[in-house]
Amino acid sequence: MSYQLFYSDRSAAQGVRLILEELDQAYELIETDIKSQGPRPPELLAVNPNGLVPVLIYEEGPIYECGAIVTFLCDRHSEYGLAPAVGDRYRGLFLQWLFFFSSSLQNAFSMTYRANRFSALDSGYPGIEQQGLKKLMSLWQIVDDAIGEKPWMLDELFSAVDIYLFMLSTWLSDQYGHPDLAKFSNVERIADKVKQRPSVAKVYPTIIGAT
Ligand SMILES: N[C@@H](CCC(=O)N[C@@H](CS)C(=O)NCC(=O)O)C(=O)O
Repeated sequence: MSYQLFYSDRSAAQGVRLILEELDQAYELIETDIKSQGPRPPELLAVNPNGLVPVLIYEEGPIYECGAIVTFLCDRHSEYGLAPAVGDRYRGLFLQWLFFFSSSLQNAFSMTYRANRFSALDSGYPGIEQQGLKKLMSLWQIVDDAIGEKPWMLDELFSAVDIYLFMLSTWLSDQYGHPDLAKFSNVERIADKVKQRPSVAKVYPTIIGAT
């Protein structure tokens, strides 16, 4: 059975799709509208009561939460070397960055896109958005400082966290007043290298087409 992925372009599901491509796995996309303010489709709620993508379906059932899905896939197809093995000296750092990206950084983006998730009052939205922007600035700076001169997030080891970094870098948008990627030159250097990969050409045809 091939994997199935509850999916929407420009969402975190796009990062999972990149990982599936990198791992050379067959998968079927279940296109999901996450833009509407209305209730989420029952098929999505049946596999993730939070109504969020991504959700990966495999033989044993669904898994949601990006960090979990990425770790699960990389470990399951470990021959592709996208995650350091349990016991490897880089395993802890791998998990740190993956979960930092999929929780802290992703959440800061959400504050700028979906302030209504963080405040019950419309009047609270501008404050949430402003705080989200502040967090984005400081969190990307933390990543940039951690990379320094290193070729990849885990020194010489290319891994799924570099792919995740690339995906998040594509979310930076003038439209929301986000900082420019060029402000974080070390992040940009890694994102540019990931962008050369065939998986990105397949999953992000518009981005690649624009360069
Ligand atoms: N912590 C979750 C967050 C997932 C999430 O926020 N997904 C967004 C797309 S990136 C979504 O489905 N948003 C739709 C909504 O908020 O209604 C994860 O890492 O999977």
